[in-house]
Amino acid sequence: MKMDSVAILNSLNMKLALDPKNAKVLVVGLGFTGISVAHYLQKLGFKFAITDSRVKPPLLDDFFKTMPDAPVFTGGFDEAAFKVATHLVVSPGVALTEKSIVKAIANGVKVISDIDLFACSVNEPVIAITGSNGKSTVTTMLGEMVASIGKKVGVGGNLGTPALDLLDQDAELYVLELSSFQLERTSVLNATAATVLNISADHLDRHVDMAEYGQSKKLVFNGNGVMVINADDPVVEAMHEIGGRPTVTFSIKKKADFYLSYKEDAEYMMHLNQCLMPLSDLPLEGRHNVANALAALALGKVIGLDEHKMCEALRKFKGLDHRMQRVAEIDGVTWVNDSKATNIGACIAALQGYDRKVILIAGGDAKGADMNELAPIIKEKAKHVILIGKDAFLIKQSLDNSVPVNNAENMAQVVKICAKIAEHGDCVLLSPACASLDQYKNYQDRGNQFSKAVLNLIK
Ligand code: UMA
Ligand code: ADP
Repeated sequence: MKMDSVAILNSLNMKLALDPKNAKVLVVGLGFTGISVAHYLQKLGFKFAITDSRVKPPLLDDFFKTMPDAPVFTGGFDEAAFKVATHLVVSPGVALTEKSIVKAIANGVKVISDIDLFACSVNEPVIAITGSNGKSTVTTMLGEMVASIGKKVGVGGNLGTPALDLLDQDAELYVLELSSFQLERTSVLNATAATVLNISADHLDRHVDMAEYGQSKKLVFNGNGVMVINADDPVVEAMHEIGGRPTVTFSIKKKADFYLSYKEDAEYMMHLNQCLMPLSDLPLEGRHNVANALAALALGKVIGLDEHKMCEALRKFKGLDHRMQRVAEIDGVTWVNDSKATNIGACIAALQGYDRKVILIAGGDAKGADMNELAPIIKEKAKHVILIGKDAFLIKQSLDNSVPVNNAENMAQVVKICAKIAEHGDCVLLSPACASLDQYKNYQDRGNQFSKAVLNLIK
């Protein structure tokens, strides 16, 4: 049953020592998360202020339209506000190593997240999905599976809608995509089922090293819910040691609870010894998406979804924009937008899906990743590479002149070069292995500019 505000306040007090009588909450960051937190705290009668290091956070004007009297301090983290705070709700875009936050923690101030607040506010089952790649795809797949049986489901988190904004939806079940930044500051989530889909290098500009990055992902398994484990990923498998917990495994390489097997010459997705669906029915490119489908089936099974209904939802799944999305086929050349490949692992998965050499567009902000890890697959699978962005030189260096490389300033130039090089039967793949923010508003903007330039070739 939905929690009323008395029950939520009790839960906040018990789990987070957060009580409107004594707490002074400082919301750090005025983005989508900070705004959702401010609305939540106001509804429950908490005293709070908001601070943002940016002079004019892009959402400030819109925020003031809904909360004109809210105390907001911008243009730096306000020292006075940190001094009086008892709790900080820190947005994922703000590092916990910020001086003001470190100082506040040393003074005994409690750091929490919007996900903590959410966890204290729902009785309904919560499914939590993290990993370096595939989070949005699996979150959306599972959301569609649940919706297909007519259940009201709240789907959000890192995917886009902040978790606290889902509370208005009166859902019977929640599916949350969680990033390492959200998890590292979350302590009271106890998901009904949780998964770490995979671990590969990402966000190493924010995390100290791979071990710390992995540790933050592992926090998704806090509590006593069912652990859904990728048996093909040794780092994820090692998390299994938490022990004594119900576990469901999935694998595209070996036998697991959810796995692949040949029956009469066709490859099937399997659950234990039962055929669920032939792989040919899955309307998505790439083996990585088969792993994603198995993960979604495993999570769905944990919450009691019917296998036939889940497979029906998978058959209808359209895939998400900017992930291995076919833009056009022009004069026998296929153009693919995988702009969401913002790390090495995603680009490797994209290239592994091809059995012929492609023309690869890569580069941007490498976020501290070692591009030498990407070089072998580029050497194997790319006939030509077009490089963009701030860390283009890192990829170029890693390739040792073994693949022809061009540099380009913008997408119009990129597409022009590719159109000149590409021959009938070729595939041009935008899979940058890097974040977009050095040159574009976000990965969507990068993907849209690519698609627009490609479609201009037809005009
Ligand atoms: N910022 C400052 N100063 C501040 C606060 C923020 O400079 O005081 C900057 C951050 O460094 C960042 C930007 O502002 O560049 C936004 O940060 P934020 O924490 O305010 O972001 P929100 O608008 O609250 O959006 C966040 C997630 N953003 C990040 O983690 C950076 C969104 O994920 C998420 O959809 C949203 O909460 C709702 O849960 C986006 C993302 O890029 C899609 N996530 C990363 C990823 O997927 O790789 C982790
Ligand atoms: P996330 O939300 O974790 O960023 P997405 O589903 O948005 O994941 O996909 C991001 C990128 O990762 C895309 O380029 C996509 O093709 C690729 N990808 C998706 N699933 C996987 C996976 N299981 N393993 C590796 N790469 C993947």
